[in-house]
Amino acid sequence: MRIVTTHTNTDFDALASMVACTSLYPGTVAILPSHIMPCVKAFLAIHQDLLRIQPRKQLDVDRVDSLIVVDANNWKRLDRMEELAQKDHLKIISWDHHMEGVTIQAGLEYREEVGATITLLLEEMERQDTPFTPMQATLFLLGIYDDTGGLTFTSATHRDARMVAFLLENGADLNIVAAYLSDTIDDLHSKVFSNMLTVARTIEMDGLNIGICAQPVKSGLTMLASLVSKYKDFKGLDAAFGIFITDHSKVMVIARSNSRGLDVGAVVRALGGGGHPAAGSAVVKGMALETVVERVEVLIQEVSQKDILAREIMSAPGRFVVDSALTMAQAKEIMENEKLNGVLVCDRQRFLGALSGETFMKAEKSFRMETSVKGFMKARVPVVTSGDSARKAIELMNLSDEGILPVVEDERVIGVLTRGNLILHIYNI
Ligand SMILES: [Mn+2]
Repeated sequence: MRIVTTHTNTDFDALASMVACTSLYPGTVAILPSHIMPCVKAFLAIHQDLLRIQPRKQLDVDRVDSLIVVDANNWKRLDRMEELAQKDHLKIISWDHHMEGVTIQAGLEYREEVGATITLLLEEMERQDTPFTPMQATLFLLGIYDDTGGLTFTSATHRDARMVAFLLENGADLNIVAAYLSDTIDDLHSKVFSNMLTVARTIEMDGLNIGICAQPVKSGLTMLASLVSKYKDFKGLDAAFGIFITDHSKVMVIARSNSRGLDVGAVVRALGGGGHPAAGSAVVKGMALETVVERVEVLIQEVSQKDILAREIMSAPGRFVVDSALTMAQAKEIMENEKLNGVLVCDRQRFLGALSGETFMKAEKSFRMETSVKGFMKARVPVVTSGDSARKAIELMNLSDEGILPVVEDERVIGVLTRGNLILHIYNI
């Protein structure tokens, strides 16, 4: 008898992977561990009959001669299967995305670092053209979304995203996915959130209040990022770090900051993650929770000390500036030749104002293109000084119609910040 089973406290990825194996390996009996996640239980309450799975307590281990293990790699995580570990000649196949802590030695091993185990199985099903129903597609999608936070965790890969597309093409129902994911996480989330409020500590640095909270969470728990955001707002913090260790001994660092706060993107990038000044995350492997917390604290110090300044990332002003003596028609020609969305008006180098593409349209409509640029320019536009931080510039760019921020010193334009400059900075290119 061949069985497929998975870890206790079964989540959607584990269940989906078991079900996929019953299709890929016909005749295989799926054995469901006794303890399953509440959200999975709610799903099974409706769908169980369609899935051909048996509870662990009905299994006679003596009859098993072939075992498939999905989404787990350790005998201890299975539901009373140690007996099988002693068996000679037991054929074992393993499908999993956990790279560490392997104690189940499989003859055939499909272990790759993707966001969800079901992704690996789906790729195989796609190759073999294995049929599945829309209901199964929905379960498979729950598996990917559950483990990757709807593809937002940094553990998600392009392969998971491809399989999401494949499932949507094949009838997966997002309404059902949303119902089971959102319904079920509320209890767990309020627990995590109240933990955040009690275990967190706040450090003060350069007038900024930065909250750090570290705690273990169930793997596959979605929406942690929005909890970190809520925690930041709730406590009125300038920046907040949620540091979570999952069952898989991965530490997830999720950071949020308001615009005048810390450049949290720089902190998580130093941990191997990614993000921009106001939001970012990283997954750290092989490090204890406390070590990651200490590392984050050191990085916060370092980052807050070396704010990137406007003058370090600005461009030369030349092509963005038109002389105040020009007409609208002349300025428009320059703007078009330079392919800009707006230009700055200067009297020699002295900054007077700015003209956006929209202003030129207005001038054209009212047949006033031969008027001086001074008659149309907007004098009150956002401006940065060379000592302002890139963070402030990113905030001000939201207010700029021209997409250019003049860098002004002693009333003179000494440089400009374009959206391009800021993008290069944010993505650290
Ligand atoms: Mn998984």
